[in-house]
Amino acid sequence: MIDYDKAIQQKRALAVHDISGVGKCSLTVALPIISAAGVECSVLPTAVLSTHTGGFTGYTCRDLTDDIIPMVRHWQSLKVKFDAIYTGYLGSFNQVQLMKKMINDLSNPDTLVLVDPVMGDNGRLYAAFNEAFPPEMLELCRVANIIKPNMTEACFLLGEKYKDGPYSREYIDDILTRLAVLTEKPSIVLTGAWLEDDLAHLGAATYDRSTGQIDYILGPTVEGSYHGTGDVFGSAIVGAALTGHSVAESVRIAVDFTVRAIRLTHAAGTEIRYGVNFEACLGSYIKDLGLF
Ligand code: PXL
Repeated sequence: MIDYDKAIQQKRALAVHDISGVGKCSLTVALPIISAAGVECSVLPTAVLSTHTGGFTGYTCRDLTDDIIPMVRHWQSLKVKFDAIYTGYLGSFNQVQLMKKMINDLSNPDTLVLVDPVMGDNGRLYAAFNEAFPPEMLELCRVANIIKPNMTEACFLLGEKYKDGPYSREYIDDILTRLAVLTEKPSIVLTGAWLEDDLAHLGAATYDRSTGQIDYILGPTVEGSYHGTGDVFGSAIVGAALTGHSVAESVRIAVDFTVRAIRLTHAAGTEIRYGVNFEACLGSYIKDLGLF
């Protein structure tokens, strides 16, 4: 039942990612998840691809860089500001640079800026990027409130060699501490935290900028590296943060949601490049947000 007396001004997020038509990730994931949290999800599409680039060949890609400035200008003319700006896959150097101005133009002092420095996985950069890309992405990370790298992206930001997990707690703490010094402003949610003394669990290690505290927020390990799970996780954080949850609570809710989706997809035997069945888990996500 809708309680009309409890109507509040709806929060509005801006999701800045590509649209990959097939292979669930980026905007096809951010839109439904952020909407499920009851938050308006506006979009700034960075490119349109037939599939993502992480497990397919022969994909099409139409770059939308030239549309970014006109779209932002139009929103400025409408005096539109966003409660959250969530950036993900950016197709070029130029787009990363445009993001810094866009964030400045479309945010207010309370805007949550979540930058996912999407660049690679399993120790390798995605097909569209070269070694010059990570230093540019680092500059974007410096204007965020929260960044959400995986272990590969953290190593590329730090300019060091990637190691496969599992990891010692000292190693992950050290990565987080050095990333915190390097990026200066944001809190950090590092995904792919898998500890050698607890192989049955995997999740995120977080660095809280206001306290300097490091926490591990883990769920059961499920075999298989499914595409788009970083975007499922990031979108769930944005939805939780805009419905009044702290960063730590948001990460807990997002870990649980992502793990459920991965378990379900693994149990169904779906090919990893087609992403996870997060849709079936939206009900429990909404419940965890405490919206009803
Ligand atoms: O979810 C990451 C992602 C988003 N968009 C595109 C990608 C990838 C990862 O491969 O290729 C186009």
